[in-house]
Amino acid sequence: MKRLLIASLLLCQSAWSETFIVEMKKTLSLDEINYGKSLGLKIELFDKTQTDYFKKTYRIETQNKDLISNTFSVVTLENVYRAQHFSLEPKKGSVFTRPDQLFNLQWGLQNQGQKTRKMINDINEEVIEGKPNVDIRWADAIKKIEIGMKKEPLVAVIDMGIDLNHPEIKSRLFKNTVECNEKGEIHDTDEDKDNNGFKGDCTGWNFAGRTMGEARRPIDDTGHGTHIAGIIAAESNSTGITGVSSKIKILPIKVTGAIDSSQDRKNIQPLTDRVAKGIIYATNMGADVINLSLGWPRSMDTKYLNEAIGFALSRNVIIVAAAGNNNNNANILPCAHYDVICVGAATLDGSLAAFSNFGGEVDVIAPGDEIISLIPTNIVPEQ
Ligand SMILES: [Ca+2]
Ligand SMILES: [Ca+2]
Repeated sequence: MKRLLIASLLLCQSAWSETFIVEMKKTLSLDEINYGKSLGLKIELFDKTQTDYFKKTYRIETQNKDLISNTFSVVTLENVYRAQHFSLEPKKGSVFTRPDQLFNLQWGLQNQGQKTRKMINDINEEVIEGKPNVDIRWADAIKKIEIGMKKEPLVAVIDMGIDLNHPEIKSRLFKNTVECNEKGEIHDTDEDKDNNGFKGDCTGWNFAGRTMGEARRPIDDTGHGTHIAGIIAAESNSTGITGVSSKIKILPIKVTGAIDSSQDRKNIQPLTDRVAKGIIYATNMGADVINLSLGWPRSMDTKYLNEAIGFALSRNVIIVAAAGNNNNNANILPCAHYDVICVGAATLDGSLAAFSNFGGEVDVIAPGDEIISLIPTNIVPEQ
């Protein structure tokens, strides 16, 4: 049984990072960019999105930070940050006592007084009994909500990738059909048919990819993103679980994963850079909702992350973020952002989950402990 894993990203400034995000007073001319390059600066526009901020903001790599402000008229110059991630794992021996259909285990949708048993040490177990109606009142509401839908909502899962072939989620994935092959599948191509800067972005993007082949395949290598996607949109059929709605389409955007626990992370862009790009990409692809089950401490906040969030909000994208798993009232971003819906975790008896953050920044407490969901088909579940 999996607890709803909410990855907390411990961000730390990289010892090897020499990348900066630089907001200029105005958009640079080609001559100015070439002059910068002649001085040894590796410089490129951060993103082609034409907001007032992003059209004059550049990513610059250099060994000499001072060279940037000595060469250009700079408004803000910010670091990027690398990351280590950790996530809470379910306790071994944690089981539900109802062995019947899996929907009966989905207390977050319909709490029927399910029980969980957790071994709290080698001898003792803790039994938590659910309270009927401690749920999201899904059974009463979902049909009315679905009837009122004018379109299939697009939810961007900015996370650790998704099992793109999982039978419960495969049909619910968003397809940017112009970038897919004739079978509607991801293929390797040098063409960017929709001219959005991403070649062959058929089903989302992997900003943590080391190669173009990896970049256009936002595949889950930890289980976290598939778990999240299943809760939102797993198929309503005779097998497995049901998502909140199988009318939702999922846009997989991978910004982290196993690579951030490996030495290979040196070979990809720093994490805050990837998260910002993921938010902008989701917005430009028309996401209605962005789900961010990740966060960073306020001390690591940057203007470019705030601008990316601001860009999404300006397009009326709803951003939902995890309050974090630190069991305190720490200010975790983007959760603490005023316009982001910040969600803490409740357990099935209605109490705050032991790991959940709390405090004034938390807007909503939702089912978030002992949540059953999908596991990538190539990952063997824990016992
Ligand atoms: Ca494209
Ligand atoms: Ca199902």
